[in-house]
Amino acid sequence: MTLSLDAYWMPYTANRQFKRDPRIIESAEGVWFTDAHGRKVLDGHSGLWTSGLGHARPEITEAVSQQMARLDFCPPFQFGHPKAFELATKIAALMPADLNHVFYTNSGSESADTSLKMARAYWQLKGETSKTRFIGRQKGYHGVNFGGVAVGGIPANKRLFGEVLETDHLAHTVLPENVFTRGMPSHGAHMADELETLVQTYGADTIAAVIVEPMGGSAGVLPPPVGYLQRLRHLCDEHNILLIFDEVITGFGRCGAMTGSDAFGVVPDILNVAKQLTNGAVPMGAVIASTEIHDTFMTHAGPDYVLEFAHGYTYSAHPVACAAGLAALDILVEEDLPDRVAREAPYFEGLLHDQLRGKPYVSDIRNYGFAGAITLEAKGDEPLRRPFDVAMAMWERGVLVRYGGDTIQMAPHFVMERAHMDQLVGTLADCLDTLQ
Ligand code: PXG
Ligand code: PLP
Repeated sequence: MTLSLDAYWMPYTANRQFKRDPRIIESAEGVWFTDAHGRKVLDGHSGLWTSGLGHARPEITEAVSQQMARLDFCPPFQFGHPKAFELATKIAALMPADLNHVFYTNSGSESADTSLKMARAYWQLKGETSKTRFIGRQKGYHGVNFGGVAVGGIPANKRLFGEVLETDHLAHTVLPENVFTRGMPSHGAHMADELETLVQTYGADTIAAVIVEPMGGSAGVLPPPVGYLQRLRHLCDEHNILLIFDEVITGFGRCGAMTGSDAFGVVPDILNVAKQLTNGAVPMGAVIASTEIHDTFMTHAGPDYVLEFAHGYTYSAHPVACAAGLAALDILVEEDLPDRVAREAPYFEGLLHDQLRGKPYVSDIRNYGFAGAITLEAKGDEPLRRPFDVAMAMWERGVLVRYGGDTIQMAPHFVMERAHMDQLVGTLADCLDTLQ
């Protein structure tokens, strides 16, 4: 049977190129994909930062099929099912400090927009009605819905869509003096002081929240400079501004700790997750709020039959997603995988820097935990060309990596063996040698 490719308008995909030269994946197991030609392809990106436990974990498959047969759907508005509460309790136990209240979404983009609405409503309920502005950061990625795009800082994702929120952006922290840094850069904590300038410009009484990824992901793995997040937290406290961490990539193990918050030692007021929550097996995200934020909603809503937060999705707390989440978090904890990431991260870091530095056109290498990226110099006026060429050459050689902007990104599965990391980075090194 030949596949008809026309009807499917693919997301974040160069559709014309793809349909000329399709890369169809038919099955997955462990760290491997199998493509339509029956070729084994090493998954060098944990799916899309989603599947750190490895693909097709039987525990998750089993939990999902049992749940599907028992309760395929439960209306999430005004009704609940046991697993939604069990999973929320489990998530809350894994979160830092008093981030104890879990609002379910179905994706990272929905988590972003939910967190922004939560922050605005919080200030409205507190009577601070002028606090509506959001501060994002250049190179930030908070998904593709209108709020997330507004606070996001990747120009290509914003250009055609207009502005719907009052926002401003902190500068990004990719500084020339930090190139080829292993792990967290030592320069750049002062970049957080820009918040002070923005406060002077707009007034703290107009700013609802700052939203950042503790470690930038989509823009090509941007670990925070030492001390940067601490300074941001301090300034937010000083000016009564909420701090939202978008942990859609860093949540649940990627940084060698349960959260980016744990890895970098800074606690936000609101923490967004998705992706790894179900190991990517079923769409699900969540926004986890502090007790103060949650309780503010609970105490300001009037009689107890009145909604506290007029927000939610048809598929919030979907029973099948909850079953997947419970199984996935059990594995993550039982196998102690955030710890394994922390233990093995130096090996991955060594490979990246030892094998890739000095290769043609490599202008930077960045890494933290099981996340690594290289930046490639533009080919003439085409900054996107070389990452595309490299990723295609790697696919030819049976290795999947993510390419985006002027970067190549790698995200080993938390369970990945060293031999597979050798293959991943070794293949990248070979492909860089063939670059024009
Ligand atoms: N916030 C962050 C920090 C993310 O990384 C989202 C929100 C949006 O999540 P959804 O589930 O709506 O896609 C993300 C998603 C890449 C890449 O190339 C990363 C993401 C998505 C697509 C590509 O690294 N992250
Ligand atoms: N559009 C219409 C017409 C709807 O009825 C609904 C939900 O009932 C939505 C959008 C929102 O869909 P979801 O809750 O899946 O985000």
